[in-house]
Amino acid sequence: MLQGQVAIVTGASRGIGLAIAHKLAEQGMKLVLIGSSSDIHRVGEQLKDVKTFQADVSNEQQMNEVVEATIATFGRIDLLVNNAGIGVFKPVEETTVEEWKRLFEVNVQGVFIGTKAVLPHMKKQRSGTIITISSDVGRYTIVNGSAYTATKYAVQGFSGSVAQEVRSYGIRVGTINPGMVDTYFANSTQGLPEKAEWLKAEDVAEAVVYMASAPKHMLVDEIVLHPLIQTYPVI
Ligand code: NJP
Repeated sequence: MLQGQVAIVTGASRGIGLAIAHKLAEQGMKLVLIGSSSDIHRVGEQLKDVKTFQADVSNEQQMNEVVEATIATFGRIDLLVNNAGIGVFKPVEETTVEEWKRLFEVNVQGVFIGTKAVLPHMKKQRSGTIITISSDVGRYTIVNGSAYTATKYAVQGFSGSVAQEVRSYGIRVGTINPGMVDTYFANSTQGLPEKAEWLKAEDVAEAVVYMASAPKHMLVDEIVLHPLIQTYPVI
């Protein structure tokens, strides 16, 4: 069903975004992959029907250029996966204003900019799916996660509101909210030892395929994935 369709995936150089890129390629999708460092170009060498762009999701001009290049190359956009995200996990008093601002720039403004850039094309097509990789802490809270949690609550509200705004155009908007996933992000920022119990990046990628290939009359607006064995407290 996704065969031949066109997807943009942000933050695809490693972790969840890389797994999503491989899973969508297996489905026969044409891919545009974005990362903020030149690492993204290495991914392009592993896959076919793929274009890679070094761009910062929080930069509107760069993202608009990627979207225009996608249309010029592939002629349409069927799926946007807003996956790029960063984390800062520390007590609120130790969190700097610079860290707070950068988290909101990447995790929230990046989702807004990407969504805004693809919508005119999806509206013209009268179809499309926009999926944001949010988090279980977009619904619950964790200790030492105040700034990160605030960004994920923000994208839940954003996505829910945009979903209502564009559903009459045949466009579906939703979030996938995973718990801990065994990636660089989790290792580098939290360092918890119980990795074996965590979700795998491929689990999130499977959820993306499910959401994007749901029947056209159906909106799957949220998928929550929990590790069966919960090794960290979520309230
Ligand atoms: O993260 P990581 P994950 N513009 O660090 C790129 C959410 N999540 O895969 O730019 C463009 O391995 C970066 O590449 P580079 C999480 O909040 C995770 O774990 O070259 N791209 C890399 O490709 C996030 O939204 C867990 O450094 C930018 C990618 O993004 C999503 O899942 C749990 C960028 C990050 O790869 C992916 O996380 C959860 C920018 N400004 C939610 N900044 C978890 N792992 O436990 C970074 O609930 N990138």
